[in-house]
Amino acid sequence: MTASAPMTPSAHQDTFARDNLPPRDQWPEFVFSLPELQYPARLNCVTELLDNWITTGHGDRPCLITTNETLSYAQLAERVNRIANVLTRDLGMVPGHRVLLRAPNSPMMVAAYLAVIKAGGVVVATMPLLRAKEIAYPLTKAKIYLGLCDARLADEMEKARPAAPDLTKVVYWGHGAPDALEALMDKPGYESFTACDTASDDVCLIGFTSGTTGEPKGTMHFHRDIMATCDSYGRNVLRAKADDRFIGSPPLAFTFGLGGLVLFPMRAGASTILPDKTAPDDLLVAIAQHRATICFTAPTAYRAILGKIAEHDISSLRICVSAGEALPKATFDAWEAATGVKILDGIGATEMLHIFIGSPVEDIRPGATGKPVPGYQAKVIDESGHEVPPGTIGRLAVRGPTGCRYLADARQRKYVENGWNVTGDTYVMDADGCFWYQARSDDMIVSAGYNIAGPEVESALLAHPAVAECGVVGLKDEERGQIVKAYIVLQTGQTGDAAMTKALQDYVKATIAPFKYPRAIEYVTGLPRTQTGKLQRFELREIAAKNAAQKMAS
Ligand code: 3UK
Repeated sequence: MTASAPMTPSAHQDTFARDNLPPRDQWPEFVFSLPELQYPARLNCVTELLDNWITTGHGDRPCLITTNETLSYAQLAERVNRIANVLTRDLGMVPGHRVLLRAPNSPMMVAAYLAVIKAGGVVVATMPLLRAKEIAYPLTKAKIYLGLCDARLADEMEKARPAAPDLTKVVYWGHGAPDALEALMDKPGYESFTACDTASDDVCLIGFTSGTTGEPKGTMHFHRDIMATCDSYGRNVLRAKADDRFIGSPPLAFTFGLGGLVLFPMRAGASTILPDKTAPDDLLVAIAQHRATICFTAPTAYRAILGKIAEHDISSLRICVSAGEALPKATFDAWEAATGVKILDGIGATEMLHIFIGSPVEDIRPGATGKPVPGYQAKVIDESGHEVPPGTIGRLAVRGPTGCRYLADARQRKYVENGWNVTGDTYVMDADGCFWYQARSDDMIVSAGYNIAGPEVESALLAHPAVAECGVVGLKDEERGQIVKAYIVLQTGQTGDAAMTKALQDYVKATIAPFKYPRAIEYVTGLPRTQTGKLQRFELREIAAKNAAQKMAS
């Protein structure tokens, strides 16, 4: 299909989503190169992911597992139907309406997610920790019609409401009130619901980027995009089986979590463990208790788990996926040594829905992100958009069955160049076609004329046994333009004194090109991270700049 192909008739009565897609000439080129990526013109992804299991006689399979309940595919399907009936019969939702979802990962959150999509609506999920101001942005930007929210998160939700003129109602669950969602669901005749006959290119999800700088961007995804991520990454790299039990920490509002904890397991007919809490400690306990086989989390969580691994039996794990930021070789090696499992690194983006570069286990090169996921193409380009030869550093460009479509946003022109998605990451491709992450393009440190990638210095430091976590940024310097500064969290029992600093500096000089060593090291007790597990480099840069200014003044 090319960017000029006509769209099939939409099922949306409220046409906001389609009306606010970027103009066709600003779309990336979509490629559907594999037989498994050919989708019919009419497609509701919930029929494929959920209802088909029941139609084919597999409704009794376990789907969602929590500490107190296990829902089979059939039980989840009934819950989805009940919510879809509430949405359309009681709350006035019509196909195309945007519905805000707000909850920690839980069966009700999954059911609500699938119900909105089954009824032809458009899901906008928000991270549980967001404050009123941050919730208000998607509410107004996506003109959200309705909210479904876990009662535990009611405070900030209610504070955000006055700022959202299009929001007609918010229904809560989990607090036992007479008007709670559960009460509305409990009506005769609500147990079945016919899926809305959506077009495969009807929008079903608007995922907002975390927006570390500037306003968040709403990325719009179609029903077929949901299937495409399952049938590219899920099918060809992850290769889960029906008896797999998935677990992980990313919230469903982050598409990494949506894919890893809902889409991929359901496409395989597998089950997902949803523990109440997902901090590394809780994850460890739940993996051991429920014998999880596939884990999705961020590099920092794998490191945190490593410290406590001896106390738990996690031998059930057979596949571990890491994304959100680069997986340092040191973390890969330590995890393999401790568990025998090779972590699958993969780069994904909210714009692309999920992972587009990442190798299956037999192709792993420790320290590299990997090869393009089957169905995707990737290349490294220079400033003017020309492809550079292997071994040359440049900007990553990708295309495939999914791609960037921002909701009414001028930044579309920045992300898409000549039909390719340009993610803002600096990469090198080697002669084998394997992609090696360098840094976010705006995170490169330039010191005395050398280009230094902070993550490379971090990887070197993380290989030292005294280092638990670290973040490396450029600090302004009169003489060199910038110097490399490392913020380091030491392992318990280690002391951040001058001898340690010297030892770490020497260690880096012996591991990578000596000019990359951190001239400044500061010991800290923690590092600023986003809710998606990413190091907040701009925050570190600000701290570094502030401290430097204070030193000048004193
Ligand atoms: C960075 C990585 C190096 C990279 C995401 C998997 O992270 C996800 O989406 P976001 O929109 O951020 C995208 C940006 O994050 N990144 C992600 N993974 C890696 N850098 N190595 C990696 N393995 O800068 C990218 O442009 O928050 C990840 C699946 C779905 C996602 N949304």
